[in-house]
This record gives sequence, structure tokens and C-alpha cells, in this order.
Amino acid sequence: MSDSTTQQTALHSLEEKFQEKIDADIRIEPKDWMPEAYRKTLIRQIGQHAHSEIVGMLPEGNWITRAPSLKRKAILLAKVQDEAGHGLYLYSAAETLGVDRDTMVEELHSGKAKYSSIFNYPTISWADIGAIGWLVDGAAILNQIPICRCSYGPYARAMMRICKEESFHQRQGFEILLTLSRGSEAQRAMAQDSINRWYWPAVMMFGPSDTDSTHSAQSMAWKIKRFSNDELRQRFVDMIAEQIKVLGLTVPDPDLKWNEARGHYDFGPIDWDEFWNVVKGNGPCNKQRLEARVKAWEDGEWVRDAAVAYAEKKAKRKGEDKATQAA
Ligand code: FAQ
Repeated sequence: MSDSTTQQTALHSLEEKFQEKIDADIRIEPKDWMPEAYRKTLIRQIGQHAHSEIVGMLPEGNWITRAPSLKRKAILLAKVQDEAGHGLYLYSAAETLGVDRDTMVEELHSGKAKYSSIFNYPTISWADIGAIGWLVDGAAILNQIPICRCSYGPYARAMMRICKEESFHQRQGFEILLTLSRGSEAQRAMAQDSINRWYWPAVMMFGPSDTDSTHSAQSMAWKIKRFSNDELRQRFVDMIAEQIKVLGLTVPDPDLKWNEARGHYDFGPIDWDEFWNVVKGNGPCNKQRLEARVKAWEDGEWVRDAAVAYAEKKAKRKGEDKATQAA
């Protein structure tokens, strides 16, 4: 057998063993062998997920100084800080795959790496904070709970804590909308307007329909994804169709209708042109979001430099202390 044939046979056997582990629901850990494409897929998805959490702080951060009471301000501040934490766990999970954080950040800033389409819409009223919590965090939970069972250990473990926090986020969003829905006519109208603007972008968050999803089949075979984009989207529509009844408001879909035979709600057509337009960088706030992230990175340079200088100083002192002790 030639060297290349031997290598190919060895690779094939490694790939087989890897897939057997996946099929048996045995987690893959950072030092385990994994196909290069599995590593790349995870770096892409976890990186985009981390960027989404970080960029996702911007639309809500916009309302911290304008929240209608001290209590609302404290809750919103805590929520936005949670999102920062999620971004950091996720960057750390991605780093276990051999990519460094500076590279990921650079890819976000250059537009090479994506982040969720949803964060390219503006938050123009206080009710939008309720709609983000209820609809966006609601969609995020449905998408992320299955990732707690993802085949890659560090991603799955990061997701467990994130999902607990997202559940609180969703409730606080719903509670904002419930309060507004029981308030004055103007407050009800503000809540309805916000749902009208956020509902469809939240439905789109799950990604392209299964027929257009490039990565789903492979990601499902690797158990990175446990359900398809359309399956999760349907769950979301079903959940929201029931919860909106409590608010006494409506979703902007005249075709939303319970289908007894399917045991699900039917829903109207999705404007995929809008989705791809936003994904390609032409949404209402894409430019503003990236500019804000780049500015934050540049303004924070002195903090990163100071942290490195401090770490070097500490390591040097430790070295000197050891040398003194040894003498
Ligand atoms: N936006 O083949 P698929 C949150 C891209 S976190 C932009 O189906 P995949 C918490 C996709 O990347 C929200 N791009 O891809 C929070 C791919 O392009 P590529 C983020 C999208 O990966 C709340 C192409 O389309 N959550 O909300 C989107 O198998 C409030 C083809 O698509 C996650 O990231 C989109 N919506 O499935 C924070 C969860 N959808 O990479 C702050 C983890 C698709 O080839 C405030 N990620 N694309 O250039 C996932 O579950 C998956 O990556 C999907 C996409 C389901 C998002």
C-alpha cells in the first residue's frame, strides 16, 4: 500500500470512530480527534453566536438611560450585562477549537463573520425592549435549548447557563408588554406597534428555510443542530400564537391559523428578500452596529494594553520572587 493510501485508510477509520461517538451521544471534547470540517463549522457557528450576543447588546443598550423607572433600568442593565457574559462564554468555547479571540473579533469588524440578522433593526420605543425580550429571547431559547445537547462539550455546557438566563430575559420582556397592554390606549398602541415591527424579523431569525439551508444536513448529522430551522420556527410560531392571547394583542400575520390536522399553526409567507438583504449588510442598522463595535474596540485599546502590561509586570515579579527564594 502506498503512503497516501495508508493515510487515507487511517483518516477514514478516525472519521468512522468519530461518527460512532456522535451517534452514541458521546460528547466531543477539545483534545479529541475531530474532522477539520466539524471544527470549522463549530468555529463559524459559535463565533457568529458570540458576535450576536455582543452586537445584540446595542439595540437594548440604547434604552438603558431612558428606561421608565429605576427598577426597569436596573433590570435592563442586568440583562444587557448577561448578554455580554454570554458573548464571553461563547468566545471561550470557540477558543477551545484553536481560534483566537482577536481573529474572531477582526472577522466581525471586517464583515467576514456574520451575526444574527435580528440585531440590525432599530429600537425606537420602550415597548421594543419588551418585544426583544419576549420575541427575540423567546426565539433564542427555542434555538438554544437543543444546543445544550450539542455534540461539542464546551458549546453544550456554555449553552446550559445561557438558556437559564435567557428564560428570565423572556419573562421580563413579556412582563413589559403585559404592563403596557393593560395601560392606557397609547401604551397598548405602542406595544402593538412594536410587535408589528419585531414579529417577522424574529420569525426569520431561525435562518433560511430547510430547502435553502446550506449547513443543516451536515450539522444535524454531527448533532451540532438537533432540529432544522423550519422545525424550530414552527415551534416559535406555535408558542407566540398562544402567548399573544394573554396580551390581548395580535401578530401581523393574517394567515396565522390553527391547523387541526397538522397540530400546528399555519402561517403566512416569509419575506426572504428582506432576510437576505439584512444578512448581506443592507438592513436598517447594519452600518451603525458595526461602527459602534469597531469604535468600542478602538476606544478600549488602552485597557487591553494596560491589562497586558500588568500581567507582564506580575509575571516578572513572580519570577524575581522565585529567584530570591532560590538564592
Ligand atoms: N442571521 O445553513 P444555514 C440571541 C446564515 S443570540 C444572519 O441554515 P446554520 C440572544 C448562516 O450563518 C442569536 N445570518 O446556517 C440575544 C449561513 O451563512 P454562512 C443568535 C444567518 O448555521 C437576545 C447561511 O445563512 N443565535 O438572540 C441567520 O446551519 C437578545 C445559511 O444558513 C445563534 O447564533 C441569521 N438569523 O443555521 C442576545 C444560535 N440565519 O455562515 C441579545 C446558534 C442563517 O455559511 C439580545 N446558531 N444565517 O456564511 C444557530 O443555531 C445556527 O447558526 C442558525 C443558522 C440556526 C442561526
